[in-house]
Amino acid sequence: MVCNNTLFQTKAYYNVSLFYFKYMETKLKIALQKSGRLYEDSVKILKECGIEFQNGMNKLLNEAVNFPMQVLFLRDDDIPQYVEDNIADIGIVGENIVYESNKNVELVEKLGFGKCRLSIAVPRNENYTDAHYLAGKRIATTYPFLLQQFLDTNQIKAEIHIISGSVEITPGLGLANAICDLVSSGSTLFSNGLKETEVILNSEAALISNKNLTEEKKLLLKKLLFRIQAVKKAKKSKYILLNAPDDKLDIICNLIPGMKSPTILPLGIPGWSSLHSVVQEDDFWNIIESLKDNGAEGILVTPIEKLVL
Ligand code: PRT
Ligand code: ZN
Repeated sequence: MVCNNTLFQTKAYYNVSLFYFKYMETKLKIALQKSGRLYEDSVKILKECGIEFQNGMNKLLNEAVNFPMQVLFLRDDDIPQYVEDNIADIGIVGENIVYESNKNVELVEKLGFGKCRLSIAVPRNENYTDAHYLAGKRIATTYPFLLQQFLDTNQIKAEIHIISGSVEITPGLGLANAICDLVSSGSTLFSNGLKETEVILNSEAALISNKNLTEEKKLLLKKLLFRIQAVKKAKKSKYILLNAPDDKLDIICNLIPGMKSPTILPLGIPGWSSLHSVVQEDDFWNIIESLKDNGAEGILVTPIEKLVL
């Protein structure tokens, strides 16, 4: 009996170990842009999630030291294909690239950086009334798929001139009547004598995933997503500390309810308390004004690094 029991325990231990090692060996492969506009913020968000890498981040392939993750560095245009083909499990890339590539991948989470829009622009002196202006015109772009979708939706027939870069100079060179390209500040359009007339897509960097991840990889993705969401929530929130007269505590607690309720601590001066809470960046200035109107003093606001609700 003792012997059987020992055998059973040994087997169970073996199975648990096997699962453990299998799980430990599973690494989530993430594709990031090798260089360019998304590189720094992509690396930064992983670091903010507490993921550290070997010997900096300057290789084509890197390994995390404290999370089961490998990083592949690629051109951004290749990332959706690599994720669809399961060479990478997940990736960080602009929504513009995700939708233009039309690959079979899942958009898991928008990440709040790399914001831009895919827009139509025409020479500034043109009299553009609506999208039908584009009928019969030649439009230069590196986004033929999304442009064609836009034209089809608006039942417009136009010629799409596909080029690989410097789209903004084509109207000035007489190569196109209009362009469809990414815009962020608008200064490139302005310096090329163009005006933005239609926004086809609002885009930001997003986490994408292969649609057939194994259960173990799904678990790792869930872990990563939990961290990313905590980082994102923290960025939108501020920690606020202030002093308030006790007779205004009810009003002030309603203004800064925080996650459950503010922390209230008595001050050394009778009739006054210190309140600690969390406020959202969106209403920040309105709340500060109302707090001051209701007698709050010594208002101190600090950033939050992570926020888990
Ligand atoms: O080498 P690789 O292929 O990886 O990179 P890339 O050169 O194709 O892309 P990169 O690094 O320029 O951009 C990567 C991603 O950043 C894009 O796919 C977008 O998701 C995002 N992004 C955000 C932008 C811009 N803003 C942006 N302004 N990508 C490009 N631009 C360009 C735009 O094409 C235009 O030439 O910037 C110019 C306009 O900028 P404004 O500020 O003058 O309006
Ligand atoms: Zn690219």
